[in-house]
Amino acid sequence: MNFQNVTFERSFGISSQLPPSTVPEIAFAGRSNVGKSSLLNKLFNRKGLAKVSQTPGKTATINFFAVDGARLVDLPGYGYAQVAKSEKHRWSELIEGYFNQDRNFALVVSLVDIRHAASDLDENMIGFLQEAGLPFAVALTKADKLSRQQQMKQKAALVKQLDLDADTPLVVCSSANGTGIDELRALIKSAAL
Ligand SMILES: Nc1nc2c(ncn2[C@@H]2O[C@H](COP(=O)(O)OP(=O)(O)O)[C@@H](O)[C@H]2O)c(=O)[nH]1
Ligand SMILES: [Mg+2]
Repeated sequence: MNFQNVTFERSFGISSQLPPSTVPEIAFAGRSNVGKSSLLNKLFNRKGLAKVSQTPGKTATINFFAVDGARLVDLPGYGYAQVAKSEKHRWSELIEGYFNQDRNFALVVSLVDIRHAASDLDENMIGFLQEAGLPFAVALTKADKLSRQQQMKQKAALVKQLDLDADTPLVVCSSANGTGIDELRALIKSAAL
């Protein structure tokens, strides 16, 4: 998979609009502001691929990107407190709608901020992936904000809190300094085969 060959496909505001899944899909999920757009841009070396936003809580959409026989799925960021009820409803409709469809789920990359305990919504997301038996990996974002020692400590705490199996890939990463990016690329590549 050549990560340079990525192109934006389309945004969807309602799950019934999603086209059938014809290629392996690698989906990215995480709370609003966790660093999802930054990570996508870093993984694919494209600054403006996914918009990096300082103001979270914009209209929820699912964004599809095509890359060499696979598809990247940018799921709407969850958990932004200030959004209206109607928007929260849209968010859950999209996420649940996506996962309830018969799709080629190659990998779900679940993003969690390494600096903090996982939120209830992070726990729900990962609990759902575990129960559904979907292939997933956890990316701990913004590692550059912590020392190596703090990273190790937080990693262990999050493994415990989220009850992660030893075989769940866990990648400490940073879009700011590139930590974990190659490791994440390798996981995506092998999942898409
Ligand atoms: N220090 C640091 N800041 C980051 C990193 N990734 C994202 N950010 C910042 O976190 C904020 C939210 O990032 P964004 O990618 O828009 O998050 P999203 O809402 O999950 O898409 C922005 O101010 C980013 O510059 C990272 O790896 N390190
Ligand atoms: Mg974003």
